[in-house]
Amino acid sequence: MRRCLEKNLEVVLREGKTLELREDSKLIIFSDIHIGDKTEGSDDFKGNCELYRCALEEYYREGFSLILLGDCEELWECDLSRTIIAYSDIFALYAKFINKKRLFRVVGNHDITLTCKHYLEREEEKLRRSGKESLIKFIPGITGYPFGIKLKYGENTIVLIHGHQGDFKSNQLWKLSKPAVKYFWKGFQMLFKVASESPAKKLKKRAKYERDYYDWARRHKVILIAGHTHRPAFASKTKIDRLMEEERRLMRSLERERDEKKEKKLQEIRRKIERKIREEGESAYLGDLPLYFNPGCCIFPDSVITGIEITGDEIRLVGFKLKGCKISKIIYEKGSLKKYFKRIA
Ligand SMILES: [Mn+2]
Repeated sequence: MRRCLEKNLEVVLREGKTLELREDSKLIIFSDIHIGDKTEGSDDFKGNCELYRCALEEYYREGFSLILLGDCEELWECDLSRTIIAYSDIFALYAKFINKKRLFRVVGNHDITLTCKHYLEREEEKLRRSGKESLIKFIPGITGYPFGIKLKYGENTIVLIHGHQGDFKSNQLWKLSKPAVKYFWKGFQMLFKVASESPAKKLKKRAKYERDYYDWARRHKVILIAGHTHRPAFASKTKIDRLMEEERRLMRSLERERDEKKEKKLQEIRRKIERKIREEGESAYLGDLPLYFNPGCCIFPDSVITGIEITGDEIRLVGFKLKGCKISKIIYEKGSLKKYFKRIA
């Protein structure tokens, strides 16, 4: 397992900000929002900004607390001040959550510069010059240990982390300025003949990350919620795992008796599996324990954003989708935290 990830997770367990999860708690966790500055080519968030804004408005009205699990802004490509100006409506909503002390955030690799005091001061100055209010209003206290949050649920613990730790590019190069990262990384790649990661290699790396999260959570008997991979996971299962479970169920049933309807359904499931594997690679097949959850991301190209809701004992994987010009909420999965903790004890 990546040493750096392990070390970071230990620190979250020891020093991470602790939130109490009670029966009346309502949380929504979004990760990897990658808000840019609306510049073509460096803002993958642009197409989903309406969905995200509407989702936030609804959660605000319903009294939810908002947890942003890292890579909230795309600061490798854009400046924070320009990002805040470009999406002032989103940041105004953040300010409302902050006012009610209902916003918490964890730092990821793409917004890690927020831990740098000089960077914040510089961006603050730029915002002031353009007549905007103080940054603090939009960026809640990134003080103490910003890399993770601990949710206490009775005797049990849920650890929330972005999950990039141990990735060389993410961990070592962020201290350089934004253009320097681009040029240094390009030069480094040429000098040491590091190939740009092929899609296949990226997918392999993702599977390894997911396995690391699962193994660590199992050893510590905690539930781990991480982002970074952009692949939603619920109770250690991705969409592919769930489709394959359904495929096996249908096959067993068809062995017992023939059924044309089920036959058709099976074909449909198999097509879906193929398509999903083409899109996001093989499943990591983590195991049956409900240890690892991932809210996914807010930059899917097909106008969907995903997140994880927790209300009291219930945890849900949810999505918001644009249907025509109406936004609909989908609950993909749900389960009881008490039951999950019983299984992993
Ligand atoms: Mn990330």
